[in-house]
Amino acid sequence: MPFTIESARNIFSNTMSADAVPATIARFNQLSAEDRLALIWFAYLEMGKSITVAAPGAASMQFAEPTLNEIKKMSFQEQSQVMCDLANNADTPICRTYATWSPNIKLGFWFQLGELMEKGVVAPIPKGYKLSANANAVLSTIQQLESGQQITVLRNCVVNMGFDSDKLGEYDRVSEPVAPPKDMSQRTEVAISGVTNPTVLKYMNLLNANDFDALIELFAPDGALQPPFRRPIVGKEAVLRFFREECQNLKLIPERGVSEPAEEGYTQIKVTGNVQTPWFGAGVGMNIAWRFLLNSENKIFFVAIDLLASPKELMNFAR
Ligand code: ECH
Ligand code: GLY
Ligand code: GLY
Ligand code: GLY
Repeated sequence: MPFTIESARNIFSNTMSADAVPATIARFNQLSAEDRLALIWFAYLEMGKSITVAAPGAASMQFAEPTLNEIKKMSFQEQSQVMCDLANNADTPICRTYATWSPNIKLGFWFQLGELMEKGVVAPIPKGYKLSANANAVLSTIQQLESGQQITVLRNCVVNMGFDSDKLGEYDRVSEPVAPPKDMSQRTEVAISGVTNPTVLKYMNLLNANDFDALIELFAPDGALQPPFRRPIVGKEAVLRFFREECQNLKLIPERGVSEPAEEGYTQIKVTGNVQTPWFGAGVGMNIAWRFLLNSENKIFFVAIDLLASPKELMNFAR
């Protein structure tokens, strides 16, 4: 085999991903729990002036509801404690429940808490809360990021709260039900300037159609997918689970790409374009690169999805 997953990660190594995202998260993680919660509150309010987040669907909220009801019954002080516990990755029953949830359920939970905080039903961030100097600096960094990078930072902060799921032992993962794939009559087809490879085109079209069972058949058995700022997810079973848990209703709008032969009959293809999440729809376009490595049977051995550093990167096809 000419490539390993590790070596595949380096194809099109000139691709500049948004390093500001992990750098900002690292600084955020140094702050106190109170500062982190208040900072997210201020960042979220500020973002709300220019972009609109869609309310989570009932199907995803049902899982967080018992926990939200429990929190509603608490005193303000107890509620603030729950939020700090979540931010501190504490070992409490609520933090353990939170750890079993998929990213969308975690986001829906906080979306709901945010509404309740705004209404004064759940303990708000105290009116005159003063961020520390460091927290203020992180907030202003976030404010200067492009919106796709801002929502990636926020999503990451929410995903990393709660008890560490690696320490849970055996547990049942909780995620939204998987809706059936789009009806054939509702499907659309992408066109990618410079790329005609059928596997890549099918990848985009099947993901847009939420047709995960067909999509996974484009992968080699030992194939891998690397989401932005994450380690590769390896093997068809794990990749399919990721699609079902985290990839419903995305909109992929690839624009252009290059395709070229690699060693031993492999093909490397880089595509750039835009991606929308159901949370923000067309309100936030993320600038994305897909770096595919296909084997000699045109199956996906590796694909990396990168959040790009700037719109300029959409035109960068250097190796
Ligand atoms: C309040 C204060 C207290 C603390 C907290 C609060 C609430 C915060 C809330 C935040 C909500 C944030 C949201 C963020 C959503 C971000 C979504 C993103 C999605 C990116 C998806 C991408 C997909 C790429 C992919 C492609 C593929 O080809 C393969 C699959 C995949 C304020 C109360 C916490 C409510 C809603 C960034 C890039 C293209 C890899 C998925
Ligand atoms: N509101 C978007 C979602 O639930 O994914
Ligand atoms: N933003 C990273 C992901 O959706 O996996
Ligand atoms: N990664 C899917 C979403 O958050 O929309």
